[in-house]
Amino acid sequence: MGQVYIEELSRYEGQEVTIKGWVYNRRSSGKIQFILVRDGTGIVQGVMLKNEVSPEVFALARELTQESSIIVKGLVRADERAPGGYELTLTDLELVHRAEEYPITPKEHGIEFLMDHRHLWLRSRRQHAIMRVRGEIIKAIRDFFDDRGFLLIDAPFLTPAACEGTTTLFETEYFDEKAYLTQSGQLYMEAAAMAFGKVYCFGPTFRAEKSKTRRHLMEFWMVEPEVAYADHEDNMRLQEDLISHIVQRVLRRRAPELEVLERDTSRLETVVKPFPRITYDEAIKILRQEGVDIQWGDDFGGGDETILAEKFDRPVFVEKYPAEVKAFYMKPDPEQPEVVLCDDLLAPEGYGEIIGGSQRIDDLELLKQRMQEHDLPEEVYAWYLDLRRYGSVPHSGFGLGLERTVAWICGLAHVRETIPFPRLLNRLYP
Ligand code: NSS
Repeated sequence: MGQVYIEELSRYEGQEVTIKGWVYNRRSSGKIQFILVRDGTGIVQGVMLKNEVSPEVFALARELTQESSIIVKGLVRADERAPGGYELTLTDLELVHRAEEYPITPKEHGIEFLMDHRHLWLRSRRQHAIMRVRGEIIKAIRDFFDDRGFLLIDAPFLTPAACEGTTTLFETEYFDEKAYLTQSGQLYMEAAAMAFGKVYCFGPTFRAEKSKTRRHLMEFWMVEPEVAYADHEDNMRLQEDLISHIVQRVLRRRAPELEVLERDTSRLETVVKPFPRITYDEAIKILRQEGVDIQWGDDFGGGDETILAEKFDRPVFVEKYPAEVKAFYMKPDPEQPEVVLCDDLLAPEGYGEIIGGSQRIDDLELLKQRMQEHDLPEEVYAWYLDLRRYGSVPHSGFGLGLERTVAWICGLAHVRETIPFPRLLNRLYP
């Protein structure tokens, strides 16, 4: 039998297979050696008996170091006690490369050490579980939008202007001009929504945030749908549909990974729509009752979000924030013009804001006025203003931060483990 992957072993019971992988761990007791082999799809225990292989092969096995690359042949045996349910009785072993002493051992390591070795840390069981949940969430998001007739439209990464405030821009040279790494694809999605009706983009976004918190990355992935003729209510319904879909899908398909992560899944099972809603005004009242010193007009910090979210067993919408704490493009509430038709979706268990969304200003004059108030140069946004000149319609959209969503669903203490190679305030390596 040619190469087989560990995750498919159940199909090969009783047969001899070849596995190409790495040594996860090895131990021996005299005439028997146990080699844990990983191949990226799983881990299987190989059992080597001294009198069933050649003396050279048995000696070679003794020399194996952690993470040495090996090709093994063995007979697949069902074993209820084995993780994954199968074991290999080894018949042959080939050493592809003998690894030097591996820095990450089964003992405890500090977080900075692990982050410095992120390129190797990714090989561990826990990181595998996280990356597989991340992959599932990405697929769930794509399926959700594709199945609902949204068109994927890719936004540019190099942009001439800010979307989410000028203080967090990463600047770079663009020949004789200045360019910025994108903070959000939203403005381009608004153009695309006027062209295609329902669209989304999904890619990395960049923010030079001087925040060293467990929720902030300098480079993070965001999915951003935008819908023509959708209002604030439609927007929130789309968000709760999306979040319920993602959570239920991960529960269904990634139970083993959630178990590796020791996630309390009872806290995820309640995540079904409809989600509770409170207004910013109500949120301020709740925070004051809880003894927080906060004034109407202040934005919420991470701690405030945690207090609010703890009141509910599923994500909660906080809607209608004061215009001055939000972005320039948000539409004022006709019934209370000092607030805008926006929402933040706060995840439970202290994970805080995972979505920011709003209905957009569709009136040309008001949009121009807001841009002036925000000191934004009209020239670079001329194309964006055009959208309010040629067939302007009410429209809404939102951005879901992928890494915060992964952290919440996996139950992680920090976003740094949710992305393969995190970019943090003082970390650009590896
Ligand atoms: O700034 S947001 O609240 N909203 C936007 O960027 C809109 N332009 C999206 C839109 O309407 N199309 O960011 C959206 C989400 C936010 O709720 C977080 O989940 C995530 O993006 N986000 C972050 N995740 C990790 N690290 C950082 N620094 C970060 N900033 C935002």
